[in-house]
Amino acid sequence: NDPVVAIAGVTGAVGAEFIATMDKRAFPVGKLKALASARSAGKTLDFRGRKVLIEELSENSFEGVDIALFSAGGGVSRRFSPIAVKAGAVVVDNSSAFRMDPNVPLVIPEINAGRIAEHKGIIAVPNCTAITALMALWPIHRRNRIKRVILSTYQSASGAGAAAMQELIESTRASLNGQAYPPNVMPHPYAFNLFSHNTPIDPTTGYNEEETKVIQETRKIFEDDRIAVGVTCVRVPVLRVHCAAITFECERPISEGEVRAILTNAPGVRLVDDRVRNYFPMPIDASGQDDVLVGRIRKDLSDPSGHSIAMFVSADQLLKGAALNAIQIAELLPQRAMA
Ligand code: 11C
Repeated sequence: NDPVVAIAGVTGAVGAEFIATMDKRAFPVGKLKALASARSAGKTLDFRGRKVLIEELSENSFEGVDIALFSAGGGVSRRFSPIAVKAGAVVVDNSSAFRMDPNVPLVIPEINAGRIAEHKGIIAVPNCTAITALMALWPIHRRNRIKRVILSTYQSASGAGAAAMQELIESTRASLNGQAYPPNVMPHPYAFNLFSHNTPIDPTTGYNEEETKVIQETRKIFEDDRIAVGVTCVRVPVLRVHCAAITFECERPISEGEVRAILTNAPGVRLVDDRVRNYFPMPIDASGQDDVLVGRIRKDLSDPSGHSIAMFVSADQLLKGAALNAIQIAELLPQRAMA
């Protein structure tokens, strides 16, 4: 009676991590439906010792499916999620298509797992930058409300998909060989460079879509419309881990010792905060790891009132920022409990 699981976008960077994460966590799967675009249809992938045929995602893909994991972009989610729900599946959607829909729970299980039960067929996985920052901020916020947070991100290629990861590798190789490499996936040269996040900018606010998502999703997940969020998102030439420098101001005074104590016991968070060795969260350590790494915890000296702390976080964008968070949600679905 294990659930039939469909993955839409199985050949993408997150799709591969859905499968790896299900294996790592021994997620029960009665049958896997591997769905992708026409380009990949007919190929196979290995799943638990068997070859699974990759099928083209279509309106008929979801008959008999219990859980549908989507990570194929907002357009695909918008088109096919309602079809999957109609066929009886629960959709866990990694895209931004439904996140701000009031009928769709936006879930980081360590923060608001209770919202899963309210779903009407679709549960949204938050933006990976939001997950990375909020995992470290929530344990503090629930004890001493955060009034204001300012974050600057260092986002990896994986957030823009497998093709962007490939572009980073190939353009770095070309650059080292003294060859030209015209950007193809990214809007600017990627090797030995960084640039403002590659999403469209709202002409009125000047904020790009990634930044706007972080602001809106923070308020929805924290259920706090008053939290002030200032954010600057930047793409850096790292393969698969997002980082953020975060400064936050609490309602009551807070010390770095308190923050350290709170985060030491926070689920899904690991302190990496060694001043003696100048050792703090780094992509090379967060890569392939489930935990969000947090360090550089220190008083924000620009706020002499003692209400503000600065810190630095790193998390694997493909895992906690996407596939792991989705599988954690799927683990909490009643279908699985009944299986
Ligand atoms: C990036 N965070 O790094 C984005 C990718 O809202 O699901 C995920 C976009 C989203 O570019």
